[in-house]
Amino acid sequence: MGRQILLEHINVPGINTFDVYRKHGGYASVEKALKTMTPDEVTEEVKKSGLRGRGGAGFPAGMKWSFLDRKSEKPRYLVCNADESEPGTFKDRYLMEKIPHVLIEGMITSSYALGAKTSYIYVRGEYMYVIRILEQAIQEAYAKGFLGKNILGTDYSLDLYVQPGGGAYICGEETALLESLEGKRGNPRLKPPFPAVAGLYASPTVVNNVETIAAVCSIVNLGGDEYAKIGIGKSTGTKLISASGHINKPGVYEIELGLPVEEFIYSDQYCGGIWKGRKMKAVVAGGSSVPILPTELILKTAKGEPRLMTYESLSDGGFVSGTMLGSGGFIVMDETSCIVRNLWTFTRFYHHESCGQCSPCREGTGWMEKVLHRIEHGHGHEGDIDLLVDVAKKIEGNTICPLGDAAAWPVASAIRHFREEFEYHVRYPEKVKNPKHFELEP
Ligand code: L3W
Ligand code: SF4
Repeated sequence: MGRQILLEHINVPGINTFDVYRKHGGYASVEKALKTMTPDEVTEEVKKSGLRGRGGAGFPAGMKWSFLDRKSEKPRYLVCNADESEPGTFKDRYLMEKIPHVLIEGMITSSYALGAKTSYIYVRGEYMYVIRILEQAIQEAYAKGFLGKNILGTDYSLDLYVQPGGGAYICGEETALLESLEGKRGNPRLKPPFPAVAGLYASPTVVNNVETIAAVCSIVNLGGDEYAKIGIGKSTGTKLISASGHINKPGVYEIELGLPVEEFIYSDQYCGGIWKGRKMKAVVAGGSSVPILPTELILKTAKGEPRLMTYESLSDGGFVSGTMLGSGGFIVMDETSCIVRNLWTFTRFYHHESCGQCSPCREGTGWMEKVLHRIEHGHGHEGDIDLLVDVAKKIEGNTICPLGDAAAWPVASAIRHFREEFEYHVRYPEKVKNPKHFELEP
């Protein structure tokens, strides 16, 4: 197993409790930051670490923090995006459930750096049991003097709240999340202004993913320069990967960024290869919102270089022959998988979750779902495949938030790489009408 930072103590009995967590070095970053560093110094370490947002976009965390409007007289907020709803992504749930204090610790250290006196963790509503775990951990932190007034006897005070999410995927989009936190319907806002300038209650706000905030603890403990030595190039540190689909060992793995994709899929340390001795057909590497790649392109770039688990390597080749690391939701499909059926499932999800504010997304996701449904069920028309490509193109880049792109990219990439499978569905409707056709010979 490669370097473990976030999950280092995952198997220690009782690591979910304050005392055991503390015995294993927990809350050291709070002590170090509050007692020996200024808020700007903490921000500087995060910048030096090269940490990038772990929720999907990979935006440099230190840069986002430095955009926070510190001149504003309004209060500043840190909001943790724990509304994990991306299909194929379940790493934040795992971390919060098993080691809740690493998130609480990261929230305190990060809030101190940002000058926030009130912070929130917005948790996916369906994760009710995780909400209870977090609330228990927060109570412990208050009781031990790590939250509340004058933390550890310093003049820094912080209140931390958990907010159950609204039950919609779109509430994971940062501005929809803020609307929901304010008690309104979770509709994304137009950007700019970015939350760093006008976020929660129109005040300067940083919204970071669970894993991003948890990583701040080790950045402060190790120092930004040391952290930056982990990983490769601009992909520094470790990343939690949710691995699912047709693999022998599904689960959550912490990898050092830079690990070859092939090693991740086939090594016994990680996914353990494809189940039932079958061959791999395709991979969705970053949660369902990123382009799908066939085996030859997920293992090697179009230039023939081994594909690595990094932001850069996975996106090498752009959307013609590359994809994105995204949230690290790694969905592996074996040779019997029906790409059309999988795509229809994804598209049904995006149509259902579209908030409906912009026409290209509201109408386009609906049309893509309808057309994919008929192709998959043996009622496809001549011209349907080009129609799908056309609708996807009209959505991409023409919507308020990234959900539109997230719905369009899988469709465009699946047709680019697996067009013959769509044509087969249209040409041989009787064969695909068998609901089990996706388990038959490819
Ligand atoms: C201030 C500027 N701030 C950018 C901030 C911005 C945001 C961050 C990244 O979407 C993606 C999406 C999903 N001044 C700024 C600035 N910022 N310019 O930087 O922004 P952006 O727009 O690139 O991305 P986003 O809106 O955060 C996230 C993809 O992730 N995704 C989604 C996964 C969903 C989950 C989940 O359920 N937990 O992970 C997976 O691939 O499609 O493309 O904070 O404010 N000039
Ligand atoms: Fe809503 Fe879709 Fe527009 Fe996003 S892209 S604001 S989800 S309609």
